[in-house]
Amino acid sequence: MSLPELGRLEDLPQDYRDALSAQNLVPLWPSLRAVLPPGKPIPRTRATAWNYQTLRPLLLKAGELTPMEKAERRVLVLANPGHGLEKMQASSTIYLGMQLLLPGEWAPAHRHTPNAVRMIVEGEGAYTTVDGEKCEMQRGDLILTPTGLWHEHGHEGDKPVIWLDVLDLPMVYYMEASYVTEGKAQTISSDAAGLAYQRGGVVPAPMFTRSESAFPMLRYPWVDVRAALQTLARTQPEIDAVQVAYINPETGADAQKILGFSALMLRPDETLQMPARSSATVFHVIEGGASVLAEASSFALGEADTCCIPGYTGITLVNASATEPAFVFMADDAPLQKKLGVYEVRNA
Ligand code: 1HN
Repeated sequence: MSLPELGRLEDLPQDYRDALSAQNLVPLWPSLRAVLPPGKPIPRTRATAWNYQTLRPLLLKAGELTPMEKAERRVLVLANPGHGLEKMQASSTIYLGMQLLLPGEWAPAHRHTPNAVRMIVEGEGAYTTVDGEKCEMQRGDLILTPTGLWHEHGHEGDKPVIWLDVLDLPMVYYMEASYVTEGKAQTISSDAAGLAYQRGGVVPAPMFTRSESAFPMLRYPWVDVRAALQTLARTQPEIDAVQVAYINPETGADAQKILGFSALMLRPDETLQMPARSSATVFHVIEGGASVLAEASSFALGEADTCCIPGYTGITLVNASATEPAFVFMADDAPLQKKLGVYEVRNA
């Protein structure tokens, strides 16, 4: 069904257009179809993949070229060309970056309004301290750095550590609500309170009182998430998708308010069809390999590779290995879209 063509700006007399501009007025009809395209949005976000083995030497080179004092956070941003590289957006709402910390380095404490998570990609011995809680960083761990909480990174190991940062920065920046506060090094609390949440089914309840912290759990160790996926695959072989969501263990809600995070296990030889959803989706391979097919795009992702697929796109994931599972970390902006009432799933 095609919509009637609307009047163009050029159809209007120049003196009228000038009179409108002089009053900061704009006619809607020449732009109406652009802001309300029929049937589905026209995304700026392009299906884009970033290969880890290609970016890794460039990131290590940044370690030689730019000392920490000159970077504060030594990051190469995974920028979506559809938005323009300088916008530093993987999608309309999602920022992705690969961050490098070298042995002995320290990334100073600050806190800001955008929410961050880190997915640890490589290396041992680094830690991030969030709100006084020292969180060690191991391959595949997810560590939250929610809005407003102090955070800093240190490294006591002897090899480079690299992690993937996922932030809702484009969204918070768009809201003109993005800013940072610099701080002093944090005092590390003697006990990491969040550790008590790392067993499913129970939460701390001293004298029957439950935590009112908005972010009671900050570190989601990969060993536990991986074990949960394997248990799910073993006990429910008929399940559509072997997938777990990262949640707030006190409320059961998404771990953060704007972006959502989950982990997926693709069983050997598995092909998984994901329906088109309104939210853009980021895939990052933790272990194994996965092909991501989305309309005209297809990416064969290996370990530590990352891609972003725009919303309203059906996605097929394929584990080409007949013997090994693949483990994939996913991020999307579904929590935000659900809160705003614009989230959709379109079953084919
Ligand atoms: C940030 O605070 C970190 O703390 C990393 O490691 C990347 C990108 C934009 C804004 C703040 C970090 C960031 C960031």
